[in-house]
Order: sequence, then C-alpha cells, then structure tokens
Amino acid sequence: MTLHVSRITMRQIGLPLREPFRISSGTLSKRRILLLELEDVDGAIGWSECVAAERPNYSAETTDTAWLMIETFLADVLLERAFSHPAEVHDALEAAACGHPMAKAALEMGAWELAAQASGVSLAFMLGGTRDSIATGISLGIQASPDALVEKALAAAAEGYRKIKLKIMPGYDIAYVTAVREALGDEAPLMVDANAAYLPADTESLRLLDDLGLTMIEQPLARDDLLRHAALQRELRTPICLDESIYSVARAEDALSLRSAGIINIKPGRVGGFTSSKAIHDTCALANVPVWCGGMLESGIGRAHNVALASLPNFQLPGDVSPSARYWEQDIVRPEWTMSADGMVKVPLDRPGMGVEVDRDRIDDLTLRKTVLSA
Ligand code: OSB
Ligand code: MG
Repeated sequence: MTLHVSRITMRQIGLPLREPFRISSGTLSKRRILLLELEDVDGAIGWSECVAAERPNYSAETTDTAWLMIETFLADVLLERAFSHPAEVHDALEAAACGHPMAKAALEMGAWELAAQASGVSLAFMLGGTRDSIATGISLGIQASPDALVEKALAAAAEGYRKIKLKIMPGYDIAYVTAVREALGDEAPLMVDANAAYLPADTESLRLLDDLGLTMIEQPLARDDLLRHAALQRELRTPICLDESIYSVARAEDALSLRSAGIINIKPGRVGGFTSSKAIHDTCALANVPVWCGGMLESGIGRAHNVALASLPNFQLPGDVSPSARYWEQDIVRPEWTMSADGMVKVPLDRPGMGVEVDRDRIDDLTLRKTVLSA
C-alpha cells in the first residue's frame, strides 16, 4: 500500500443541533464543523471531520484554530510525500507542530479512511476491529430542572440506550442524579460527566454521588489534574473515567501508572487520531482498564469513524455514539446512522472505508467556507 495525497479540500459547514446541548462550560445550539476531503493520486477519496468546537471551552482548539493549523502547517505533511501506511502519519504530524491534536487527527483519520477506501476494505477492518455492532449510549445535557432531566432519561431508556450519561456541574448534580436514579431504578446503567467542573475541595459532593450506583464519574477535575484525580479515586468506590485529561498515549500511560482512572474515554480527535487511539486502547487492554468511545456531537462522517474505532475489542462499554436523529434533522451521510431497539449500531463491514456515502449536495448547501490545497 502507498498513500499519496495530491489534494485536500477543506470545508466548514453549519449544522444546527435539534436541541441545545448544555455542559458545565457552556451551551451549544449549532455546530460549525470542519470537514476534510483527501484525494490520492489515483483519485480515491477519504473524508474526515475535525471535532474542534466553535469555542475553546472543552479544549484549547477551535474550528478556526484547526483551520489555520491545517492550512498553514499540517496539510503539507501529507501533500509533500508518500507514506507506506497511515500508521506513519501520526509521527510526521507530531514532527511538524506542537499541540493541536484535533487538527492533526482530522488529517490522520482522513489518511486512514483514504487508505481503507483505496484498498477496498472497511475502515473497521483496517483499524483491527472485531465487532460487527457496537453498544450505544446517550449523553444528556444539563437541564433546567431534575424533572426535565428525568423525562429525557426515561425517554432514552425506552429507546434502548445501553448507557445513560448525565452532564453535571456544581448545583446541578445530587438532586438531578438522585431523581434520575429513582425514576430509572437501581439497575439502570447510569453515569455522570462533569467536564472538569469540580475542585479537589468539592470532594464531599462527589462523595454523595458515590452512593448512587454510577458506572463511572467522568472527568470530575481539571484536565491537568492527574495526581488530584488519583487522590480523588482513592476516596471513591465509583471508577473515575478520564476524558479531557487524556490527550496523548503518554498521558494515558501516566494516568494508568498513577491510578488516576479506572476507565478511559477515547475520542480519536482528542488524542491526535486513530494511531494513538489504537495505542491507548492496547495499553489499557494490557492493564485491564476498559475503554469506550466518546463523542463530540459529530456529523455522520466523524460518527462513522467513531463506529469503526469502537469495533476494537477493548471498547467494552457503550460509546457516546448515538444515532444521527439524536443530533440532526438531517445528517450529511447516507444511510444515516441508526440504532436498534436494543441499543446497538451496526458496523458497516461489507463496504469500503467508513461505509456510508457523503451527501455532497447537502454539504454544498451547508458550506460556509471552502479551500482547496494541492501539492
Ligand atoms: O465531554 O463527552 C464530552 C460533547 C461535547 C463536548 C464534550 C463532550 C460531549 C458529549 C457529547 O458528551 C457526546 C455525544 O457526541 O453524543
Ligand atoms: Mg466527557
């Protein structure tokens, strides 16, 4: 296999969410998404999506910083030379710039997708996936009242989701989660995600959550707080899951050594792409630490890449990989992503690459900005 990219088309599209999504650091009602279309010298095409958001509240990157990095520094890494395998792309991008994992991941995942398309195999197969369907969860944003959250959680349980994640922050936690636990019963697979909204001094309120039978507490403390998460984990029975803190393979190794977490959320965009996602997956498997695939409110393209990744064996817990209709009136891929009544999404193993068609007309209609880069 050789991977020789001759053209990269960058686009920003505007895609309104069906309902606003509130997390501890802000509310999102419309996504401005950076899409890449990579073309090789033989005309094969691979699409990818950058998960950076409009505002730097989840991480330092934004749609616009990613655009600048790709256009100015990163696209050339792919355009200037051929690679013998997409697994080589990660280190080349690291050598070209510090930081900016989401910008790099968009190119790196596009390279994997292009390689799968050019070889006529599914992306899941190319990545080493072993499942033909993946278990799916839902992430529910912060609501105005516990009753409103209970209503959403009951609807999600009825739809078949295998994991229900509640966004929390100080003041929107114990009463909310207790109400949902009471409504759904003791067996319901419930977890919370704080998006780094707590301080070590808040350990007492986190201890109250410890009694609610949660499968995990995601990212209670700040992203740099590996040691503080380790100290907090010693105080709690509920496993801590890290999201924001894990932005590289080395950080995952450090978190495991320090026992900062019992579970790791892998978002390929956050860790610089598929190669490091696979390495984190393997490292966690050796350490007996389960992983699951996080979500960043992706369109059908980024979702396709998450579905492929989540088919690897140590993705033992349901991912935040909900069907298209959870997010959008209409997605930008065909067929749209759907979920069975028992909360499973099929991995399209019988089709090349990510396994869904990109709706080019719809993307053209939604495009706010476009640039073509070539060698
Ligand atoms: O912390 O997992 C998160 C969305 C945006 C930013 C951060 C997070 C999320 C989600 C949404 O929880 C998951 C999804 O895509 O459904
Ligand atoms: Mg999270």
